[in-house]
Amino acid sequence: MTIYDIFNGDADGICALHQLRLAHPAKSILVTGVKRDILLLEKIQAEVGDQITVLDIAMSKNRDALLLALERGAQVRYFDHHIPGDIPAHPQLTTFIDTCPNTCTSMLVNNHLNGQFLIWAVVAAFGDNMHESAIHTSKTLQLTTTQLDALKELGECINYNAYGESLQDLYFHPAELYQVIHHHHNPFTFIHEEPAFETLKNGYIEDITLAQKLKPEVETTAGAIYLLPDAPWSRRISGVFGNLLATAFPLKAHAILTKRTNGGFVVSVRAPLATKNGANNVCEQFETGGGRKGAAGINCLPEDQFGRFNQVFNTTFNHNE
Ligand SMILES: [Mn+2]
Repeated sequence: MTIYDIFNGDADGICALHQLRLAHPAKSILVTGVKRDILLLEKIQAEVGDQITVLDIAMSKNRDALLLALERGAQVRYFDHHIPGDIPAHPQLTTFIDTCPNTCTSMLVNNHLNGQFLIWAVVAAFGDNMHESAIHTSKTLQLTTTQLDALKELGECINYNAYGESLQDLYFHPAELYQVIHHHHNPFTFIHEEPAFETLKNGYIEDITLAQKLKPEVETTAGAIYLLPDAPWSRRISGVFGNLLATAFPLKAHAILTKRTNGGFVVSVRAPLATKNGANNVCEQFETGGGRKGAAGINCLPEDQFGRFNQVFNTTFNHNE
């Protein structure tokens, strides 16, 4: 019998697993990758009696592999906040899925664990750019503003680490970062004692400084579209840069297009924070697109479709009052 922990490599995925394994330690096989690598369930060969936990990756994109694992006799529990599509009814599948834009997978895990490791759900909510949820959820912890700011920075740094075209762009393999974090019950000891945090923080500052020098390629009443060059720094910062712009201009939508080495763009779309709606509608109109209402992406937008993307982006968000 094998235990598999399959999780998105971002802050939400990592903090969700961290909470679960603090509550129920287990020797498990970790399956994760860069943030966009969400076809994770197909990477394992499940067998009868295996226990699989899946965190923060859309069921709709993993459905075939999920059905196969269930068919082979594995037990699966599935925590997520992405649009799931049809959830199969199966006695060996337990789901904790909520697509409400103010919740994230780590908050669902926190509910499941009755708030035992709430502080990590706060870190994750900051990482997923849900500042209001993070602050609201943290109320019972009675944290100071300085502590909250530190948790926000931590969430953003863990999230930042997951962005890249491949693992080579990242400072840490997300499984490695999870293992370092997992030594810490208390996020503040991670912040104050782990060199990994310093590495991420410095990398983040370097990359964001470069991004902030850019001017938008397109700017309309609906929002702004930025083009980032084909470079590791831009692949790492694209998502976080989108979050920062979304927070700074909450009435506007934003798209960050990063040039891919082999042509086309990786696209991150952020709906206006004021409405948190429409990002998935834009991205789903392109072959490799998907995501949530508030934040979505396209894995590969061919260069000749930039015009169409621009049009869809502006039409969607102009009517998204
Ligand atoms: Mn998430």
